[in-house]
Formats: sequence, C-alpha cells, structure tokens
Amino acid sequence: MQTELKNTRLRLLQTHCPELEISTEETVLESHGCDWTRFRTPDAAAVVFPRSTSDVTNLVAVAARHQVPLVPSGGRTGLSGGAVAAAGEVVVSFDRMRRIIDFNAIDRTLTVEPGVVTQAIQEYARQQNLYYPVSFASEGSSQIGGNIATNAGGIRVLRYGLTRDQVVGLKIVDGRGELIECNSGLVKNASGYDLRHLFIGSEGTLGLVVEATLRLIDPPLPSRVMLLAVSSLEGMMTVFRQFNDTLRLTAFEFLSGAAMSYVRAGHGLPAPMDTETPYYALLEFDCADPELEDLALQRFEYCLEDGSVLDGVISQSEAQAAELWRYREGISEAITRYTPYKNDLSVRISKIPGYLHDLDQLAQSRYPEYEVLWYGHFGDGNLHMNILKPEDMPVEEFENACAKVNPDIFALTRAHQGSISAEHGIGLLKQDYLSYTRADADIERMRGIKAVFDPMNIMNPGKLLG
Ligand code: 2HG
Ligand code: ZN
Repeated sequence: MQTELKNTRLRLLQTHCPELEISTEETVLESHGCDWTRFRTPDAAAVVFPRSTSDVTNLVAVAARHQVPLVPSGGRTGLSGGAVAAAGEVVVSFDRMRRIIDFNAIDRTLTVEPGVVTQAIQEYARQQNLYYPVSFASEGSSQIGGNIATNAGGIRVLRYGLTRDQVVGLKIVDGRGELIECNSGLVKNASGYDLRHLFIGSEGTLGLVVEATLRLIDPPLPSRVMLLAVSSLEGMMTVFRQFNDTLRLTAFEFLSGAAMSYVRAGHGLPAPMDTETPYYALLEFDCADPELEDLALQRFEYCLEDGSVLDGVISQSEAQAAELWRYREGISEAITRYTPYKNDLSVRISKIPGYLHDLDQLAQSRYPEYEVLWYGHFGDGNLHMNILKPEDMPVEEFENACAKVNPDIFALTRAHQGSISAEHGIGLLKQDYLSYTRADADIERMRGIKAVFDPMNIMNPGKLLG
C-alpha cells in the first residue's frame, strides 16, 4: 500500500479525532494488523484505541466521511484473516474498552465492553455462582467483541449452543457512525426483524460491537471426561450414539491418531493409554452421582464388545479431566510451527463418517506428499482439516498448492449439504469459495444488507463478501 495514502489516512484521524489514542509504532502495526492466520502480511496505516462508545461513533463518522477503511481488532485469535489489515486500513483495537459494565442477578445478565477477554467473563460468572458456557482453546486471549463478530463456537456447542445463543443485548456502531441498540437484554421480543442476529457473525462488515449483554446460566453439574481409542469412523458414530442416548453430554470431540502424535510431541504429553488407534473420542458428561458413572462404564463395555472401542480412560478428578482435555485442546498450538493450511468444515452429525471418509480419500489422492490431520467437534458436525507444511517449502508455494484442491473439497462439502466454514468465518481466506455454501442470490442479499449499514464500504472491506 502506498505510504502516501496511509499517511493521508493518519493525518485525517489526527485532525478530526484529536482525543483518540493513535499508534504508528512498527511493533504495534505488526501485532495489531494481523490475527493467527499465517498467510497474510500486515500493512496497516495506524492502530487506534477508542476508550468509549462516543470515541467509536466519532471515529466511524469521520472514517465514513473520508472513506477510511477500518478493521476491527479484538484478541486476534481468528484463523481466517478476518482481523488482518493488509491494505493500509486503520485498525480499531478494543484493548482500552475492557470494562464490565453491569451484572444483574435477577435477569442473570452481564453487560460488558467489547474488549473483555472471554476467560474474564467465564471467571466473573463463576464468582456469581453462574456460568458462561462458550469455551474454546483461545479463550485466554480472545475478546467478546470478536466472539460476537464471528459467532464463536468451540467445545460445548452441542450442549449450550454458540455465542449467538448467549447474546441478549447488543450495541453496535454501524458503518455510518450510528449507534444501534438491539434487544436490551429481553428474553421475549416479538417486534420484528431481530437485527442483533444480523450483526452476530457478520465479521465486522456491518458495524463494530461497543457493548454486549450476555445471559448467564446455572453452573454446570460435576462432570467426568473420557478419552476413548476408537477403531473407525463408523465406530465413532456408535460411540456417539451410545453415550449421547444415555448420558447428558457437554462435549464430544474427536482427533485422529496423527493429531494425537503431534499434540503429544508438541506438549511433551505421555501416551494416554497403551493402545494406538486411527481415532480418539474425547467426551464429557454430567456425572453428579455414581450411578451415572456406572452407566458410562456400561456403555464403554458395550462399545468394547462390539469392537468400536479398543481402550479408554476416565477422569477421577478435575485435574485429570484437565489433563485429558490437553490432548484435544492443545493440538492447534502444537502444530502452529508447521504453518498448517486450515479448512474448517461442517456437515450434519449423521453425515460425518461418510463425508470424512470421502474427504480423507480426496486428501490422500490430491495431497499425497503432505500430512493431513483431522480433529474437531464431532458432536456438532465440525471437522478441522489441517495440512502440514513441509519444512523446506516456501509458505506461498504451499498455500497455492493447498488451495488448488479447495474446489474439490468444497464441492464434496456441498454434495454433503455442509458448510465451508463452521466456526472460523470466511474472512480473507475463504471468500473465493463462499458460493459453495451460499447461493449467488443469497450473496447478493448479503451485499444489499451491507449497503444499508455500511454504504461507504468502510467496515472491514474486502472480508467475507470480498
Ligand atoms: C479448535 O477447535 C480450534 O481447536 C482451532 O477451532 C482449529 O486449529 C484448528 O484448525
Ligand atoms: Zn474448533
């Protein structure tokens, strides 16, 4: 991006938003100009740090008047490039908007600014003897504004739903600099289109979250975690049915044998059991009394007898449960050093074995020279496909080689009525493939909606819709 244009954008902000904290320090431009995506180079004009809603409305009004593109930046843990500023944009960081605004014990709601970290919300809820159920590996860094922008999912979706299901009130500054208030924390509100749900998952392309009201729920019951060695994908479905039909699951995750090897090597973890298998299931279930544990052990015996399970371990303490979770939650971090090319796919749960079988065959025939790892949220139909970069291969060459197979992967996904992005969003990396999941007419409708809230196309331009 031309230095002159970036300087013009910077001067505009300095002139029209004199109160705003603005940084052009090289390290800040680099850190805040990208997310965990490894395939794009940041090139931001500046990073701004609003401290209040009025800072944000002023900023966006100026940006709209002068056509300055804005990229929202939360914890920057995204994996599709949604928070990457690679074209001289101004990054809007919410690092200075981290206040908990209100807790209402009767309504059981928590109202927060967008920069509050997910884990801080979980901890606050716990202190009130309540629960915020959205949980995922990057919850120690991700911010709630980003969770809302991407409709973050994670490991307990099968029980508690997505971020969308927790948001009962939302304040947004749209691309015209107008403050829009949605739903005010109401449980029931049958007053027409619920704009809240348009903004959730819109990847910052319609507006910026400046405040969110979240519903908190009863704390979870005591639970147990089991890690099972599963003989095949069909066996995985048997295990899922056996446990889901008899127990109250809070998670049902899976990982391939190769993913197990990498997570163990990356974090120095011991073998969880003697048996090695092509797949492992990690499940968590409510277990408030010993009868439920007996029930789980009966299901385990059944699966051993029918051959779907070959071995397994069950947690006897919270510490052991956390250790077992490391085998699943530690994978993404453990493989970062291999610059993995990621696809985040979903199908209906019942279709997973057939779909994954076809996908794996495709991967083996089209990526014979690469190692492909599978893991994900089996219990909600979400598969993470990670292709590892050979050490000596340049990143760009690797990305191009992986992307060549995408049309076939996504055509297969469409044939199984799935989605090309389950929970990571479209961002910069997947927009060429949006039409594999959304009809062209749908994409046009989305453009129409964007024009209503962001007529100058300054909100995260180039993301999602291209
Ligand atoms: C997970 O489920 C995250 O661990 C990251 O969504 C997925 O690394 C990935 O592809
Ligand atoms: Zn995931």
